[in-house]
Amino acid sequence: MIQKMLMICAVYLSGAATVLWAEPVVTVSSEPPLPLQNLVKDSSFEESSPYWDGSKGLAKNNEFVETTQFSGKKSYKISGDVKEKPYVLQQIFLPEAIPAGTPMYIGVASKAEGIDPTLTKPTVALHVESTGGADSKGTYVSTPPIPGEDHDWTWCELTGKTTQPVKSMSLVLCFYNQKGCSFWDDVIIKIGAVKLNVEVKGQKLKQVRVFNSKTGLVFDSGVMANQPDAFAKSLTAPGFGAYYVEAEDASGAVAGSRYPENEDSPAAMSPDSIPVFKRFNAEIFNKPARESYTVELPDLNNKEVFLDLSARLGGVETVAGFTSALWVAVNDTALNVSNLMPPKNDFTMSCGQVANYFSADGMFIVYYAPWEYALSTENVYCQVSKENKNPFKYKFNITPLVKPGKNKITLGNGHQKAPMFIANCKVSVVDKAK
Ligand SMILES: [Ca+2]
Repeated sequence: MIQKMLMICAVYLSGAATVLWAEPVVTVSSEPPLPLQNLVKDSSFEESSPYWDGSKGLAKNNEFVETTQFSGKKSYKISGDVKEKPYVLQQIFLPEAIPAGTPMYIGVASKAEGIDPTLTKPTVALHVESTGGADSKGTYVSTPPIPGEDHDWTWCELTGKTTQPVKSMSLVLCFYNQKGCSFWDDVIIKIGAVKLNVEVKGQKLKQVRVFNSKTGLVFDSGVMANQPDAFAKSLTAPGFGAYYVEAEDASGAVAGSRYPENEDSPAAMSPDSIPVFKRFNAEIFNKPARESYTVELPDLNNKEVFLDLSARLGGVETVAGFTSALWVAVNDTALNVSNLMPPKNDFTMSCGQVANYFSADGMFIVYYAPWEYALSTENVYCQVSKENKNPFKYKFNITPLVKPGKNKITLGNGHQKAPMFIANCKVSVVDKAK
């Protein structure tokens, strides 16, 4: 059993007497322990193993390469041919059938060069079979969409549930009837649920929330009127991603614990780059909501302070335009166009249309997309007037709004329906430009 404990004691003065107040202590574990096994063998293509079976008769299209990679040293390259359907396949056999309705995660890193956006998109196909074997009845399940234009390494992922029992699977990375080439790396399939055990001890506990790094909030105790000194909960939860259990007590003290500790964790802290998120590298705003974060800043003499983040609106299969949706405030002052870096509101898209980042409703635009990457200039939504073609990245100058010590950053999703994914959120403190 993997366990992690966090113990902090604080002394509170209550009248003349000194009372020892114990901040919440959070313990998280699961049965079976996380992380679950990736069902894909040689998933990073490092072993050039025969688990990966190239399309027969098209061997010239398929190769393990060391020229580019998402992780490790190698990736898998499939060269396009407008008249052929090259692919690479892996058959996966499970020791026993996994029942229908089990949580499922599919993730893959993709890159493409020289492809024609008007032709077939690179595709992940996953055929699942109920009883195993070639004659077994099966079906194709939903897989993460892959960008249909040139892109650098981009993480593509999808969460869901199995729709039928799964005893075996055929995983196929397809690059049909295309030009140029596609690259693939780090293919992940995880299917399973775990019994997640959460324990909190403290004094006058107010609220306990459990977050999953891939799906967002999975449990919320709400405000507990009886203010217990201990809280325990077991829940059946997806066997992928990381969990963060956050407990708050009546004094306002908040403690949290991530499990597994190093999965999807925020980027390491350095003196001049401070992560805003404590739970994970990315936060999911599943509904219109605002959430505040505290950031501790050093002495700011002769310094400039910037807030960086990336944001996208989910629920779509490809880049599908944008709308005003991101609200940001620092110490309760809402940011506006004057905070943008560079401080220029309008941009020109490759279709010729001019648009603005900041709207009269006080929000910044956010693109709808299942991924974050630099768009190719062939994409009609590409911001051709800008050097940086990644429209998911934001940089704000927040120097006039911050002070040494504790600062409040508030982020909000103003969209009524679409979930917003905000990632890589950090505050950097740099020497003032001379
Ligand atoms: Ca690799």
